[in-house]
Amino acid sequence: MDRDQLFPLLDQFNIETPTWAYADTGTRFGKYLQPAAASTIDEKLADAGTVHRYTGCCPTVAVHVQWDFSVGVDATATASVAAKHGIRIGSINPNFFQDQVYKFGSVCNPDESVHVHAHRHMMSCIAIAKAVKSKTLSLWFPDGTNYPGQDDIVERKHRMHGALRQWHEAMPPEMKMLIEYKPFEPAFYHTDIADWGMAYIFAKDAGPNARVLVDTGHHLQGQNIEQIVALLIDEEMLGGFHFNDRKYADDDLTMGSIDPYAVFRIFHEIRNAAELHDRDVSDIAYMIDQSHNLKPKIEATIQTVATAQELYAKACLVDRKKLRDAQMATNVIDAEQCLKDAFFTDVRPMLQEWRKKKNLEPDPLAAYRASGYEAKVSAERESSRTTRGSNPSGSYA
Ligand code: PSV
Ligand code: MN
Repeated sequence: MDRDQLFPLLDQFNIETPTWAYADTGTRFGKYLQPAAASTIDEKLADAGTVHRYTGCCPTVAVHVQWDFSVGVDATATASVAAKHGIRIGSINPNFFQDQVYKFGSVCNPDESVHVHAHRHMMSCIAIAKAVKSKTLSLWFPDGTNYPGQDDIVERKHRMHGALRQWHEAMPPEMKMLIEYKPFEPAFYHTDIADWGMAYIFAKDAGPNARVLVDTGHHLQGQNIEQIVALLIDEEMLGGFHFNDRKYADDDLTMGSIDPYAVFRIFHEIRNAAELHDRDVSDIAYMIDQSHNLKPKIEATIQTVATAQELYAKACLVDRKKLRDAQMATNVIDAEQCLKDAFFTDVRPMLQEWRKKKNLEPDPLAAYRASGYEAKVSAERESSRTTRGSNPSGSYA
């Protein structure tokens, strides 16, 4: 594949960054504060706009409603702030895990008054989505149980079906519902949507606009994630990704930091579906779900985006004709070699060229560092935090 074929693919490869990547979030053991961390939604949007300015491929930002919008907020005004920073609000993430009522789950909770509470929140999320012109609702539930016998697993399934159907019906027709799965945490005995198969069942049942969201961190050790991706695309049920990297089975490390070949293999399946199996992959939402506790947040986000582009570009380079021939000839060595040749190609010079063509700095991280943005916002934010006397940013990681 040459530049003329690769560059249009890169043009279409947009990645959504999350507001929570810019705030001081922590683990259950505590939080390490960074002076440049964003505390308000305006600061988070400014940071997301900065990432887009240097990368050219992050035009939207995911919001977590409870962390980013106060009750009664004018969401249209927030959308204008985003526009001022050159970006738009992308996926809307409701929060079903922080209110005290969710101790035993949200929509799967045996207590119906909790469903009413969750429903009210969901309706305000849909209203916010409409106001900011977002077409994506991204749902993750903390629901599950901690002990055998704690609740009836099938009744909980039925409660989940009920909520998702009702919310799907409440969505405007152009809106998509993404359903995310996670094998454990915060529940440790069973999770109500534990894996892609369960998410698929719920999405199929909810309605035609529901799809599965694959958070790369949310898999048990040894799970073949690219197979899940390939199957979901073939079934036209892949909605999008939350990118991060995992060492164990949870999220939050920087994408590609532990196992870049695994991410490459996911992108390879996506390109395979598009080029060999005639699947429409243009609607897949690529989103980052990371919060950075050690790395400076904007630098970490730029690093993530550049890594995603590199791994995507490598996957685009796979010689699919050669691969297909080797597969048909059951030539295992040559088939595997096709993937390795692409993976070990240094695509950074091509990406630099692509950026120059788009009037971007060839090295986004170096350019961002040279801009002095971090020192400037650190000073401003330290002083406004002192005046406000608090740090209201989200804290769940
Ligand atoms: C849950 O672990 C999750 O992956 C969901 O996507 C949440 O919205 C997000 O993390 C919060 O960081
Ligand atoms: Mn996630």
